[in-house]
Amino acid sequence: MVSGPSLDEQAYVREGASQTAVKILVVGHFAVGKTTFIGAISEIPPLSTEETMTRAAEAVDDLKGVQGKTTTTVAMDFGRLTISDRVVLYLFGTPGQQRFVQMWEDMARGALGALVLVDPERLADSFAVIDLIEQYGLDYAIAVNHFDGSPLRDETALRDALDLLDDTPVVTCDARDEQSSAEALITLVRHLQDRAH
Ligand SMILES: Nc1nc2c(ncn2[C@@H]2O[C@H](COP(=O)(O)OP(=O)(O)O)[C@@H](O)[C@H]2O)c(=O)[nH]1
Ligand SMILES: [Mg+2]
Repeated sequence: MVSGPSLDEQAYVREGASQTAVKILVVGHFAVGKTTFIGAISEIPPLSTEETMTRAAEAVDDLKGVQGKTTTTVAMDFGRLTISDRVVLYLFGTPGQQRFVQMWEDMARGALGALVLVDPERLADSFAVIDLIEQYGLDYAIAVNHFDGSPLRDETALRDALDLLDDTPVVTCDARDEQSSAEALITLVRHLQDRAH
């Protein structure tokens, strides 16, 4: 009988393989650092689909406040990270723009959880993404991408602003840094393991 994926099962790998493949979403609003994050940690060359924004896309991309931005993520990023002898993470960077909601149907399927990248200077931009995550019933952890020079925000204030549950992990990371990004993912995986038991 086929059941949903869990950390104890062989998901997405052929029978007999000794590793458990775990699908994880890396989500966040426009320009929060998803492509950077997956590029920093993926052990395979990350696949990324960025393309120059065309006039056609201008009509559907909300350009308010980001007039200078000339590229936009049209689909997703993909990368892989082995975190132990047994567990391999398959990372799917998923944009938070409203026009990608349909894609979330596919992306969320089989995903064990999500790492939500948050820019501490643009917290309100993360509301829609967190709403989507909750709508799809995915467990998640928050990774605050610490952009240079942004003041470190008090965790309690951030939890309040994002209306997080007490047991939702919050970590700080630098999306450009392999070690700190890997630690953020490991925090998420531990949280998913706790929820599974
Ligand atoms: N200074 C700084 N820049 C960052 C950081 N993370 C991402 N960026 C930059 O922010 C921009 C948007 O990042 P990107 O990964 O493309 O965001 P995405 O739209 O979520 O995929 C890029 O120019 C990155 O180089 C960070 O931690 N610090
Ligand atoms: Mg991107």
